[in-house]
Amino acid sequence: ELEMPAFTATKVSQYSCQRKTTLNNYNKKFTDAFEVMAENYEFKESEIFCLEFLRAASLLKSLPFPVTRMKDIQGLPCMGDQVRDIIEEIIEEGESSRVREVLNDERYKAFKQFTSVFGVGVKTSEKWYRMGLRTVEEVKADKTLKLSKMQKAGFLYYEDLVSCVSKAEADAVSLIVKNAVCTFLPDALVTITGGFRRGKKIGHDIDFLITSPGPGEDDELLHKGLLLYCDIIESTFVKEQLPSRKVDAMDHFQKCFAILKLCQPRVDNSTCNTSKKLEMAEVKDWKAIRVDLVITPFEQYAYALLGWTGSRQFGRDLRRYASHERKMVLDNHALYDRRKRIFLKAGSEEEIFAHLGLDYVEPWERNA
Ligand code: DGT
Ligand code: MG
Repeated sequence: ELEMPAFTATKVSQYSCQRKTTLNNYNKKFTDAFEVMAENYEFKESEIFCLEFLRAASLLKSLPFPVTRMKDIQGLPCMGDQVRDIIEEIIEEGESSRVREVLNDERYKAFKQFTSVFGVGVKTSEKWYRMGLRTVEEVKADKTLKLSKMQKAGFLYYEDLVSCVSKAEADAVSLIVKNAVCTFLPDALVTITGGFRRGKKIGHDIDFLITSPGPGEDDELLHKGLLLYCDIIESTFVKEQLPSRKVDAMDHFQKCFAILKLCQPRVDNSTCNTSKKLEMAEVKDWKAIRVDLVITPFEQYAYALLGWTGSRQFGRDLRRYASHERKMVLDNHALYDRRKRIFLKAGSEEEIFAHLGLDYVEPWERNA
C-alpha cells in the first residue's frame, strides 16, 4: 500500500511566500471561479474583496490534492465566508451561481473587453461604460473618443496582442533583445522574468530585466540604443515613472512597455499554384508582441529580479510578510530593516529570502 505524505492544514501558511506553488493546480475549477470574482471586485475598485479572492485562489493552487469535500479545507487560512460559500456551491452543484451571475453581468463583460486592450485600465473602462459603450468594436467605431498613444497601438494590434505569447516566441524575442542590447552594452545581463521565468508555457507579454555591472551608463540604454532599435522594429514606447503606492505600487525603474514586431517565417509550400502564392503574399508574416523592458542598476538587480518574476500574488505576500512579520520594508529596489534602520544588500534572490528569514522558493514554485 502506498503511504501518502501527511498533510496538516494548520501548518499551511497564510503567506504564499511560505508555500510552494507550481503550475500543477489540482483545484482549477475553484481558482478560476475565485479569479472571476476577484476581477469583478477589481472592476468595482473594492480592493479588500478582490484580495480576499486572490488569496483564496492562491492558497488552493498550493494544495497537493483536489478539494472534494468541505472537510478538505478545514483549518486552512484565507477561507472566508464568501469563499466557503462558493466552494460549497461548486462541490454540490458543479458550478457557482454567483460566478455565473458575474460572467453574465453587462458591466463585467464590458470591462473585461475594454481592459483587454493595451493601455486601457479600470478608469478608462468606467468612462466608456458610462458613455454607453459595451464592446471593443463600439469603442473602435467611436471617432470622437480621445485615445492615448498607448491605446491607439492597443487597438491597432489588438488581434495579435490578445492572442497569447508562446514560449517559442518568447525565446525568439529573447535572442533579438539580447543581440540589440549587447551591441552597445557588451557586458549587459539580460534576463527573462515574469511568467516565463516561472515556467509558464504562455503569457500575455514577455518581461525582461536588463542590468550591467559596469559603472553608470545603463540608464542611457533606452534612449541611445533601444530607441534606435525600436524605430526599426516599429515599437510603441511609453516610459513610466510613477511614485510608490501601497501594495501594488509600481517601481521606479526606467522601463518601457513596448510592442515588438516579431517576424515569423512563412511556410513556403512549393506545391501551391500561382494564385495561391499571390494570396500568400498578402498574408501578414509578423506578429505584434508585448514586451516590457526594465533597466536596473546592478546593486538592485536581485530585488528587481525577485519583484519582476512574480507572481503578483507572491510579490504581494513577500511585502506583507516583510512588514507584518519582520518589521522590514521590501520593494523592487531594496529591503529596509526598520528596527536596525539599515538597508540590507543582496546579490541574489537566495540572500533576500535569507534576510527575511524565509526558506528559498524556486521561481517555478512561485506560481501563487
Ligand atoms: P503573464 O505575463 O500574464 O503571463 O504573467 P506575469 O506573471 O508575467 O505578469 P506580468 O507580465 O503582468 O508582470 C510580471 C511581474 O512583474 C509580476 O508578476 C509582478 C511584476 N509587476 C508587473 N506589473 C507590476 C506593477 O504594476 N507593480 C508591481 N509592484 N509589480 C508589477
Ligand atoms: Mg509577463
